[in-house]
Amino acid sequence: MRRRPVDLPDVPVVVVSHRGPVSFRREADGTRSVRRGAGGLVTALAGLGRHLPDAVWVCAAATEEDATVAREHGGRALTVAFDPHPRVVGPSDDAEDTLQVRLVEVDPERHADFYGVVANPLLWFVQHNLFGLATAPSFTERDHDAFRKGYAAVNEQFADAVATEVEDREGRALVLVHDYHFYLVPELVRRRCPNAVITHFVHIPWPGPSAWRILPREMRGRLLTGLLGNDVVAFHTEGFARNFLLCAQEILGLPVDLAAMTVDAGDRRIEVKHYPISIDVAAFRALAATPAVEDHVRQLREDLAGSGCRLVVRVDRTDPSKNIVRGFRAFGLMLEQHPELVGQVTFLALLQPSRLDIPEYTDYLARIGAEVALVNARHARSGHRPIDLRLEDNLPLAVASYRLADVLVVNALADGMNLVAKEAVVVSERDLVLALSENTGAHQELGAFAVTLHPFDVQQQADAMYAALTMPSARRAEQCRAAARVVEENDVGKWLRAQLADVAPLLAADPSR
Ligand code: GDG
Repeated sequence: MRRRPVDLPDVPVVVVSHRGPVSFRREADGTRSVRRGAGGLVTALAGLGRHLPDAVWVCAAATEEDATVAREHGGRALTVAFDPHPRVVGPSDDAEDTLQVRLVEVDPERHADFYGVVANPLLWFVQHNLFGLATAPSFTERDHDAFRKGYAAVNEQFADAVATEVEDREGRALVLVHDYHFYLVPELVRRRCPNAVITHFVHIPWPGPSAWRILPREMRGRLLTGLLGNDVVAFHTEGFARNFLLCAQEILGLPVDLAAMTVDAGDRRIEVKHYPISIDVAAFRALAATPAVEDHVRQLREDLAGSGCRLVVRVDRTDPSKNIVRGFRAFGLMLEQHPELVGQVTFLALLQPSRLDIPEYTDYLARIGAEVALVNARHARSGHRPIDLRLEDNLPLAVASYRLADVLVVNALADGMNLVAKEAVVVSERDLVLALSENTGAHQELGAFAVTLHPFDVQQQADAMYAALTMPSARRAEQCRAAARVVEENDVGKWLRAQLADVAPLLAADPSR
């Protein structure tokens, strides 16, 4: 019998997220391969499936081979074993550590509207405050259409898949919905499965009502109403949770209790909570000690030894919310104002190209390249480039750079949490100084042990980078250790257990729900 992570009543669990725990591929030799899904959310939730018998994970078929596998299983869930590596197993296999996975195949045109018109360029932009409102957004019939025929239709398709899984479990289940792709799912599932307990975790910031008023009335109303189908709506920080209640109050006119953190919708009371997500510290340290990471550490040490350089690092997707261009501008300004540092410090920027099917993201990538060229042209010295920009998906290299960084720059405009900051402090070998934006969820936990960055003030960021690079070593050691302790004490297990402990009474309270 598998161990349950908390004393959770014996209720099946249905997890819903856009990205899934596994992905299939057709290799050049014609064989089918399966790998673990990437990303923080998948890693955080993988443990859940391992500990809960009967858990099923509903996710999008992300590759062509995923879609083929989904069809082969008639659209129903398949069983995947994870240990020692992911593989599909049948009923006669005696595998432990298994999870049901239901891959939902979405029509490509519908998915393009859902993902490439609504979820990323619209909801992500509203929630990270990325619009320059004088010119954007500017809604046309195309956007309204994409909302109805893309976002809403995909949400309906997922709600149908989830409800079918819940009905297969006699209508009683704990449904854990994740992120901004599925705000309409909870209400749709509740209509069909009134006895389910439904929770939603939003991984990105939740701004106040004025930001949501950028969206047309119909869209913002439907998104909020969809979320109110949950029993619990959860965020990384208390501020985001409060903003959600203010939206329910001001946009929908519902009664909210800001002390109890609840909102009433009809005869139901919805709890609004916050749980800061984190990392699996032991697993991350084990990753940092693998040969692949060691190889990169060796290579980076050699590169740096040549120039005797101090190392500033950033690791991000090329997302406008990460504020990469202003970060480089601030670094250039610091070099201008402290010329003695020129040739003495390298800014290693490991950036993973992201969402390049969206014009705003390709434009942003071009701006990143232009800013790097400018700083490097101005401050290059015989063979030394101040900014070493690497556009690649290379997690072992990222982890190696955490180990060797003197300063880690996280200057995001807005970030739900930011796991990079948490990962770097637990594997640092050089007592890195965390230069951390005040607009990240992580700043709530780690700000006391960081140099705070104001994301829009380039001069302040330049001064802060200088302060970080010149901080006395005793203080660096003290701060880095304190930050690591905070992450050790608040790891991803705590994030998960706190949520399950909070829903346990809901599941136990009314067995006929
Ligand atoms: C969203 C929210 C919230 C780094 N380089 C590579 C790579 N990484 C990993 C890091 C880290 C993850 O990617 C990035 O996580 P973040 O939290 O920093 O940022 P988002 O991707 O924007 O995540 C964020 C998070 O969800 C969880 O709720 O914290 O606020 O925006 O784990 O180590 N991964 C791969 N290749 C790399 O080169 N595959």
